[in-house]
Amino acid sequence: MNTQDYIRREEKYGAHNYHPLPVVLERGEGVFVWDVKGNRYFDFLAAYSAVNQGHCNKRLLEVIQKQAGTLALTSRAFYSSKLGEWEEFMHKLFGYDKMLPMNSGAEAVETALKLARKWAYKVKGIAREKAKIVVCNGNFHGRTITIISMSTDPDSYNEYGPYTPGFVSIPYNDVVALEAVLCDPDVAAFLTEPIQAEAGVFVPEDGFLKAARELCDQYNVLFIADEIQTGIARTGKMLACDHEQVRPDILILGKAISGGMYPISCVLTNNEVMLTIKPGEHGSTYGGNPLAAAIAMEALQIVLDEKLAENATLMGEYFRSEMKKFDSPFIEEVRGKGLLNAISIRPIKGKQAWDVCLAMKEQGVIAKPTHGDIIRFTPPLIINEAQMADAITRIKEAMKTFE
Ligand code: IF1
Repeated sequence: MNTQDYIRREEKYGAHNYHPLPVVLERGEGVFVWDVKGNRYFDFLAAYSAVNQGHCNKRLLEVIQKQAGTLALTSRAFYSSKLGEWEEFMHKLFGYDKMLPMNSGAEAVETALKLARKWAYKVKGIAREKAKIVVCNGNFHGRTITIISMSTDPDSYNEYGPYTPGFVSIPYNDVVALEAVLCDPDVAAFLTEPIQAEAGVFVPEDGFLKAARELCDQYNVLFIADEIQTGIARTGKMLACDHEQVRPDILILGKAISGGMYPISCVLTNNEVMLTIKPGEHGSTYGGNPLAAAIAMEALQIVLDEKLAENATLMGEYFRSEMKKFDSPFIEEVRGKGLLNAISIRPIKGKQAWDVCLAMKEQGVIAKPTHGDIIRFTPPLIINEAQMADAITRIKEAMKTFE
């Protein structure tokens, strides 16, 4: 089978809810992936930041093999010897009283929303059915009906109604707009991404998170951070909120807490919030299974042992400074933090971000355009300086091919 055969088969038998770059991947190792023809690529998407620890990480593989051969799934009808170990690990690493494990990011976001509403009724004293949750325009928190009810992106919400009520959306990075809604006593929580990734890697002004945190304190509103993408060292700190020493009341993690090996997500919060949900009121068949517990602990330990946050800072600064120096008519702006970066592309001679990505693929670097003319650059955090230098040369070559 050639590349086109693989693509045609997916198109024939698979749903058409994606428009992938025409490359068929077969194998991965570290920062690299190989296609079915044996071509090697720098993976500058890293599965939307899930593969921070690098493809097929050896330490993760060992842990998976061992745990999968010992006990993989018990359900939560019984205790397991691994779940408590993982919960304690998360308590020590992130400092929250308790953890609630789920699988996908969207499920963890749903869990956080349910916790916020329970807290609103049981603790804050908001009248039943009245709780509001404040979100930001341009947000991306997942694909469930409730989550797309908070979305301002027509591609995400169009023709999926009726929608879940109870959300108020304000401009991102706007403290004045935030205060104007938080003073409503029916507001239970403010949910935000510390950096809006899907919207195009929008880094808020320094101080936004801190100001939002203070406003939430002032109005007795829960501050919920969706760090599914920004967390686990991606932006140069274990959490993006750490840049401003902000501690969310509810922290949502996903993606890289499994190193890309398995869908694992979780919600961390203190007793006052977590214990509002009682047995039988929320759960998941796979959430917190022994295999997930073993993988998550190892994936996080790798981030600490290999100092991936520090590396993300260094490699991110290197990437941005090289791309800012590069004089290409395509480059409108280079922005980001750590290794969560984007270049906004100025369309030239009908060539757009998609065409630049195709050209980059020819040069051996794969990345994906997001909304309009933005290309996101999020390689695995294990990338070293020589690899980054090589990749940057290739990205520049790709942009030059249109001149
Ligand atoms: C897709 C983007 C990334 C997320 C945040 C929750 C979720 C995500 C901050 C849901 C998921 C993904 C899903 C992916 C595209 C993607 C994405 F381009 F849309 F923005 F990563 F940049 N919160 N993000 O970023 O997590 O349920 O998917 O596990 O293909 O839709 P999930």
